[in-house]
Amino acid sequence: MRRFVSLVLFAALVVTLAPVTPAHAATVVNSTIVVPKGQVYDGKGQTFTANPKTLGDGSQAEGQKPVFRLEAGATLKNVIIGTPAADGVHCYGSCNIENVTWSDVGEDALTLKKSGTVNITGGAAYKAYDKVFQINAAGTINIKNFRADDIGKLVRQLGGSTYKVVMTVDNCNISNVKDAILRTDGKDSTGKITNTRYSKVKTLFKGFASGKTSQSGNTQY
Ligand code: DGU
Ligand code: CA
Ligand code: CA
Repeated sequence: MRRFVSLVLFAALVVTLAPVTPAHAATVVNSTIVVPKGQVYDGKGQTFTANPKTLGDGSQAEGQKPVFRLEAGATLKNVIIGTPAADGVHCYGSCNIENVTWSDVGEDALTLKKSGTVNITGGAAYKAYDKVFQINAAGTINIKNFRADDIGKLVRQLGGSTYKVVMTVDNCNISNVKDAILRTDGKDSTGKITNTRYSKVKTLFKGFASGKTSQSGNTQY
């Protein structure tokens, strides 16, 4: 009897605690969220996913739309981009990305569309079939305190382009990289990796001219 009562109480407790809807349901983005020039968009930890019918399904098909579009000098922070992620984030000039996590990267995670400096601080990117950060204009990308796992490349300067891109990676943790952490075809571009832990990475740098890469304080695990 005692056993039966506790079973009933336990069942009642389970029913009471079962949420009707998930506590933090994702916000489905139907049309790209634009962050105007110089403004800050704070997602406060919310998860955003792309409507696959309007933005893209996050496959390797080109021409998908971004979930967020940042105008020059805009900041995106405290955001989780869930799946599908379509074409992630587009930066039209300099942008700051703070504590943004891509849990399942779409076609790519972020693209620099116009010259500027991209500062990535904190956050993470997981499951990028190919590229995480795609650089389609001259500029600089600084990646700090970032986690990346199961990716093709962390940074890729647009294939065949020769404008200068400065790439830095500091204090990151990067694992399971099929191709390279940093990759370019531009002979003027530079790559620097410092104070970073890495594991199962095919190559740190690919395509850089001699003397254009540097590294220090990294440890393999
Ligand atoms: O080979 O298709 O850069 O996603 C070139 C690629 C390239 C795209 C594009 C993108 O044009 O990957 O922004
Ligand atoms: Ca692409
Ligand atoms: Ca893309």
